[in-house]
Amino acid sequence: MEEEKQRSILLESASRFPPPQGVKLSYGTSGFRADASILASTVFRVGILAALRSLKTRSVIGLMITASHNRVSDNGIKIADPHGGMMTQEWEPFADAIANASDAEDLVQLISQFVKKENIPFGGVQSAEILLARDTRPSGEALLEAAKQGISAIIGAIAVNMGILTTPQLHWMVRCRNKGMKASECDYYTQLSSSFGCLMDLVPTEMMSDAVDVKLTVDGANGVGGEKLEELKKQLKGLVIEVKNSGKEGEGILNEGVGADFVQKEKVVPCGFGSNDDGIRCASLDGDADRLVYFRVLSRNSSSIDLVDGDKILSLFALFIKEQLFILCKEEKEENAYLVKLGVVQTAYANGASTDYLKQLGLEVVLTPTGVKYLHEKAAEYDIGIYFEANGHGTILFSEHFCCWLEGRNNDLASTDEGSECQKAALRLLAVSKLINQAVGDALSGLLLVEAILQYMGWSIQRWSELYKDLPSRQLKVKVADRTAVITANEETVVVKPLGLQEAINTEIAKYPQARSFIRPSGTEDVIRVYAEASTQEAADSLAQSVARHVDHFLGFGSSHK
Ligand code: G16
Repeated sequence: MEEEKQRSILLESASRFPPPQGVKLSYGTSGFRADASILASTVFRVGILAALRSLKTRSVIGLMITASHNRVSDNGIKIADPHGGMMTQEWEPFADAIANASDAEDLVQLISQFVKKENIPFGGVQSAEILLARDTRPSGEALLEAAKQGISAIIGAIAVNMGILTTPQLHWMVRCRNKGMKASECDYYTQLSSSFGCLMDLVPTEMMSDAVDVKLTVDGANGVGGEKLEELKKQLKGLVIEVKNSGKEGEGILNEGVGADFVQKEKVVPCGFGSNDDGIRCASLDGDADRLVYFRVLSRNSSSIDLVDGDKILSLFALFIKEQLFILCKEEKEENAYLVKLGVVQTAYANGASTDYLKQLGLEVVLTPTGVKYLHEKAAEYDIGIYFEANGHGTILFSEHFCCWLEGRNNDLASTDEGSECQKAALRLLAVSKLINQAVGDALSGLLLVEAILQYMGWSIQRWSELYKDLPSRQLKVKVADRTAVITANEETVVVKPLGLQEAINTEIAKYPQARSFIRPSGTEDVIRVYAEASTQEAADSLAQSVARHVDHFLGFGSSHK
């Protein structure tokens, strides 16, 4: 009876959201993304999926409406699982299936089959709760309404509108709610500012050097991150932040000539930055503030920058964590020693020089395909797993087991060796585990950790940038008729299909010393991405162009590379 009622509610509400004709949607690198005008039905259906996920896991689930670094007219939807990370990959085929169901009948049938297969308590026997948020895109409000209707189409499911948030804020809230911890936006700022304060208090006095300017200038990508950073900075001591491209009326368009994706790919200053910023420490967020890169404007007469990308943020974090672990463990008696498993996760986009540097530090480095869902999963296998994509997406994961051990060690030291270097290292690591977002990469928390470490090291941005010299690289994108025709293997470093394309790429690579190149279909845009690295910028540019021409030849309609 209840099931019948549930079926008819689903049928009735789904008929109000007909799917777009002739479009095939795919869950992609990070949820569904497309032009906002065609997304209402997808978002409605993902609302249903989130409610089912909440029923299945008996936990709070998150739904974020954003297209992150994509242009303002696009939008998208990402799902946060109970632990705050991306939705389990096991449900992605179901997400694809319901997004592409041809009509309400087809959709309800797919749902009924899935609910039976997964043994989901259906028809009002249990409640479900979904936290909803959106970025600042104009299409967000209407799409959020569609998501709410999808959630309400499942009996017992409640949608809680958290308003405008950064993606990492929503993921953080979902994680905290499910752990029974404080989870409001205000709690988020308090946790970040207090753990940052703790790290700053632990900066050795001799390191309080003039080399580290207290001022940081941040490009907010004209998105939600700028507004939230303004909020956060009210609670910070020891750091002066100026936010440009904050998204205020008339300041500019979201992600257009601004933001972490633009700065990292184009390697030029974002709009609003110029000669006055010459030499100072600058950072750039993306449209939903889950990516962070740093840069320094190079000269008064040009738009060129010294880019400090995700790889260098990763290297800085790895160096700091390794040093604290060394201080913490060096005096430990052998019988008590705990061998901390520290690992680093990158993708094929990582600059070769960064991987060499991390290996020289003696760290274990592993590669995964692009997408935080892959990196996060791998990093969670360590006591401390540090993951970053070159594009600035990443975080540091601390295992529960390691955190318990660390708390215990700190308590012991507090009673036997209070104020020692060893205890300070324990306190620093505990503060990092609270500052850095444990759910997902977060530009705001990452930025505070970078700032605290630079203070600790007494380093300017230039000194940081000199950790190693990046190999020159180039990224291009090629529009093709069907990007799904490209199949890759070995963490996206080898093209398996179309046949012959990898051989053509290999022939190009062999023409340049120290060269490397790969291609992959984007998971967020309708393009094939090309990456090339070589010993000179000219060689990297020329290699990228020739590989792009092969992509065009094999798959394209003879189009442009950008
Ligand atoms: C998303 C993922 C990132 C990934 C990026 C790649 O970023 O969250 O992990 O690096 O997509 O995009 P593509 O597949 O187009 O190369 P975001 O910031 O857009 O959510």
